[in-house]
Amino acid sequence: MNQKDFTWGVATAAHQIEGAWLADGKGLNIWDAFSHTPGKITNGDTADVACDHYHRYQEDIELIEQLGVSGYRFSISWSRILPQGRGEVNQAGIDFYNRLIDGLLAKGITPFVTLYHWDLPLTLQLEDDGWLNYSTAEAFAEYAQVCFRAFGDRVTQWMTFNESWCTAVLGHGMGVFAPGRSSVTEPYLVAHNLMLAHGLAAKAFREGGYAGQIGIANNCDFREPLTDSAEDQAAAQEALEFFYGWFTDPLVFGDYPAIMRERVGDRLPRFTAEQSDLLKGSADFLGLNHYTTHYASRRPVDENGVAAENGNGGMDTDQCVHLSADPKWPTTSMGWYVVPWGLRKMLNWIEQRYNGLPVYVTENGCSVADNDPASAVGDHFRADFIERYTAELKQARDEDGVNVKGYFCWTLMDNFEWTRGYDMRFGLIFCDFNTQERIPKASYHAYQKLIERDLAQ
Ligand code: PNW
Repeated sequence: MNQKDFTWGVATAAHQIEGAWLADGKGLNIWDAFSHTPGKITNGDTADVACDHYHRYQEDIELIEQLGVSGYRFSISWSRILPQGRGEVNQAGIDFYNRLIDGLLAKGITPFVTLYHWDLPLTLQLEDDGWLNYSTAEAFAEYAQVCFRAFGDRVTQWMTFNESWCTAVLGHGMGVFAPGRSSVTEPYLVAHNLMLAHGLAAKAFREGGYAGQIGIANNCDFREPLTDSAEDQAAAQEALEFFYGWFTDPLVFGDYPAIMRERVGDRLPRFTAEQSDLLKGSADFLGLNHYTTHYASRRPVDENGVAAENGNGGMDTDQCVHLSADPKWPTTSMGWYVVPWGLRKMLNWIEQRYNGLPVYVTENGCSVADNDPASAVGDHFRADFIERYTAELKQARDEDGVNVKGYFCWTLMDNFEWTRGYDMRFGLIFCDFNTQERIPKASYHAYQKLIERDLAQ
C-alpha cells in the first residue's frame, strides 16, 4: 500500500465547535432550538459559544498543522450560509469558510467537508417539517450547490451527510436528538428523504463538473455473532444491514436491504425506478464513523443484555436482534465498549458488501470524563484507544487488503457533545470553556507520533 494514498486526519463539526450562534447573519438551526429547550441537554448546556472556533479558527489551524495530519474533516453550518435554509445567501458565512479553507490549504492540509452534520436551519423544521418532507431534500440540493459554487474550486473531498442513522433514529425514533420526535414510522421516512437528498446533491456535483469526490459518512457499530450458530450469524448480519446497509445499500445498489423490506413492510418507503437510478452509484467513497461493538443473537440474552435503546435504536422489534457485551470489555465515559477488533471486522464487512468501494474511517475516538485540565491532559486511556484501533485498521489495510483510504480521529478538541453537553470530552486537546484555552493532551502527542511512524514505514 502506497502511504501517500492514505490520509491521517482529525474531525470536528460546525455546531459542536463554532459557537457565534447569532454572529454575522447566521440563522437559527434545530440544535439551537433544542438546546434552548429546558431539560433536553445535560446541565442545560448550549452551543452558543462552544469552542468559539468561529473567532479562533486561526489558532485551531495551527494546532491541526502541528498534529501532523494531512486531512481535516469539518462541517459547514447550513444556516450560516442560508439563514432561512433556502433563498438568500449570507456572504459573511461564505467568507468564514473561505478563510478556513484557504488557511488549511496554505498549510498543506486537505479539507474534507461535510455538508450536513445535524444542524438543520430552523425555518425548514418549522415550515416544512424538516426531513419528514421531501421539500427539505430539494432545499439541501440548493444549499449543496451554493457550497460547490463557492468552495468547489478548492475543496475536492465532500461528504453529504453525517450519520443519517442518528438523524433518523435518535432524532425521530427516540427523541433524544433534535428535533426530538418519537415514532416507529418517521425514522424510515426521514432516512428516505436523506437518501434522496444525497442523490440530488451528488447529481448536481457531477453535472457541475467539479473536480473531486463525493461520499457520505455513515455510522455503524460492529455486530459479532454471540455464538457460531446459524441463527446468531444471521442476527449479526441482519443487524449490520439494518444499521450500515440502511444508509449505504441505496447509494450503491439503488435499494434498501431485502431484510428491511421483509421486516418493516409498508413503513419502509419505496424508491421509484427513477429515484433508484439517481441513487445507484451516487457515492464515490464511503465513510465509516465507528465507536463500539456488541454481540448479536437471535434469542434474548438475560445476563449482560444491552438495552435495546443502546444500540438497536428503538427499531428493536423490527430487527429481532438482541445485543449483549462481554463484561470484560472496558468502557468509555459514554458507556461505550472498547473493542478494537470490531473495527477490523467492520472494515472487512464493508469491503465485501460494497465490492471494494474506497472507505474512510471518518470518525473514531472516545470520551474520557475529566474536567480538570491538570489530570485530563494525562489521557493515556485515549492514547491507548487510538493506538489499538488504528493497529486494527492497519491490519485491515495491509493484511486483509481492505481499500481503506484514511482515518479521522474524533475529535480535535473537547466540544459540545450534543445531548451530553460539555460533560463528555472526546478531544485530543483540552478546551477550557471559561477561558477558551486549548491544551494538547497526551493523546495529541501520541497520535502525532503514530502518524510519523506510519508515514516512515
Ligand atoms: C457521533 N449513538 O455521534 C457524531 O458524528 C459526533 O458529532 C459525536 O460528537 C461523536 O459521534 C461522539 O458521540 C454519535 O448513540 C452520537 O450510537 C450517538 C451515537 C453514535 C454517534
